[in-house]
Amino acid sequence: MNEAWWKEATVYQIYPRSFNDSNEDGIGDIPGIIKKLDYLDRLGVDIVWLNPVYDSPNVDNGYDIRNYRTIMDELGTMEDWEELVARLHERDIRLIMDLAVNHTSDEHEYFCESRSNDRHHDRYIWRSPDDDGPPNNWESFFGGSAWEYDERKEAYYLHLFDIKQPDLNWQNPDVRDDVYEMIEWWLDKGVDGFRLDVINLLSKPDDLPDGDPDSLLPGSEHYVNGPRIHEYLQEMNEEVLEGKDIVTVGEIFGVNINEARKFTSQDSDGLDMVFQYEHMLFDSGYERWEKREWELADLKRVFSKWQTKLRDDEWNSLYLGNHDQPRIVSRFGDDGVYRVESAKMLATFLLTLSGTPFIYQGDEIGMTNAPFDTLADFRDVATIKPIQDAIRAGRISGYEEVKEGASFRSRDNARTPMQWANEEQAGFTEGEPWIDVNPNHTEVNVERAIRQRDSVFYHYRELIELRNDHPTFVYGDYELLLDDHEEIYAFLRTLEEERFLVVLNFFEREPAFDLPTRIEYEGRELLISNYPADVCQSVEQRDLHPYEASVYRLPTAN
Ligand code: ISL
Ligand code: CA
Repeated sequence: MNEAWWKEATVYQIYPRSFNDSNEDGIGDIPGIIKKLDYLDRLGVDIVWLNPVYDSPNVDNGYDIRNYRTIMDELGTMEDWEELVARLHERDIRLIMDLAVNHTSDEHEYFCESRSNDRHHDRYIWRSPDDDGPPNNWESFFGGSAWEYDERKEAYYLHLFDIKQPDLNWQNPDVRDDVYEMIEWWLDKGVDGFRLDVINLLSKPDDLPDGDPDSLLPGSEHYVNGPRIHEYLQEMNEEVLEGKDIVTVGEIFGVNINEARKFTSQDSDGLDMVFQYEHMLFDSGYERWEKREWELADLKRVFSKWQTKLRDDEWNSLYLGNHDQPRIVSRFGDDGVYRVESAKMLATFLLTLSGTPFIYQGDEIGMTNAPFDTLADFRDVATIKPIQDAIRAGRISGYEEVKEGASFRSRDNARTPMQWANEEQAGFTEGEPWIDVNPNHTEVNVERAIRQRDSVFYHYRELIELRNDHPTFVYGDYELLLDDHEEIYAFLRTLEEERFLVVLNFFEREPAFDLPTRIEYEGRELLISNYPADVCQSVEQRDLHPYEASVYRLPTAN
């Protein structure tokens, strides 16, 4: 058992634009975060992951970086950032920053030069037109060709994301050296680690071959874990990460577990952990607005695999949502009648598994998806552009046609302002928010959650405490029970003499819970539940309550 502080930690993800506004301009900012540190302390988290706060023209809310060493004006100053780190550290909370180095903004100094005077040409991926068309058929994550033609330069540049996010050419050692230097610079300023944005997309093959036109994302087969990816990450590790007391988590898109192990294994790339993506895909379809039904069997299959197949020197992250995904109660729970119960059930799931749990802001009070009645309600380029393109191409008649799926899947669901109170604009801002607050803030808000002893908030807090008190939840073995049950997800966590049973009902129905007889339950103790203790005492032969989540300590491990 290789112990580490970041394995035992609970992470809280802050999307700064939507967290708390301190100066009435409607945009969350760093001073706004500083004002809420008591709140984070109260929740009991150990690490904050901050989405990008660097200078940016904001086509992709900060994932289009213009200058890696300054803070975006709207979010505050470098002094504010320094104060944030100092205040967090005073409370023993560490800070990890977002490292987005697959691409920069097209307003980055080097891209401007590569465009206008050829200096730094090789830092980006420029190609001459091929028979008057783009160099290949690769498509952007945000829809349309991944190539943009520059009239003046008479060449195309590659952008896997927005037109204003040109991809860096990682083949160029100068690009890599700059990134390593920038990492050092932030480490010297006191950051405790990084979340590495789309880190497995860095390496593109030399000849840029066409992708399979029928695939979900033509071209991705060539740059997802491209030819030199592990070489680059090993180099980054050796140059700047290795041996430092920091934590790194790589976002790896479209990677199976065997491949993923190379990223986290200490004798390979040496990242501390990865965000695997499999459980984010099984309810999505070909189009951005497609919503498919998911089955508990899928969730069990994916999670059980990641719980059991990593080696001793490999580690997993745990997340159910983030700034790119629908709200977790709306997706995996119930955002109507059983909002509170299901939010607590999902919290129990997240915080009793092996791996480092990441809580996305607002999930700790059970925030839900938002309405988005018209296309104008959205802010996210990845929602708006594909719909506009489809309307323009006549593939759909208008927003109404895709509203149900689009409003469900949109990344903006996670980006509506944090709901602090039953006040104008949910107490997020005294001005006009950059994106509408969810109308249910009258009911779902922090103030109320803090007041009510049985709120989702306190459930998260208790689960975090439970995890801190029992290393079994962090390091213990995982064993799935009732493999084929369609509604109940139950598992054991065992470490030496300690054993816990976690029972989760993922639906509203009240299934009978029959435990396998081979396990000893006599003398069990209920540790936490989302229903009153007296109705959850018995585990054998009873019906579970809607969205029930109960955790028991079992007498001995045998
Ligand atoms: O958002 C997605 C699905 O809704 C993904 O396709 C997402 O674009 C992908 O996971 C990469 O995400 C990361 O890089 C993007 C940025 O827009 C996301 O916010 C970020 O998390 C480009 O930097
Ligand atoms: Ca502000």
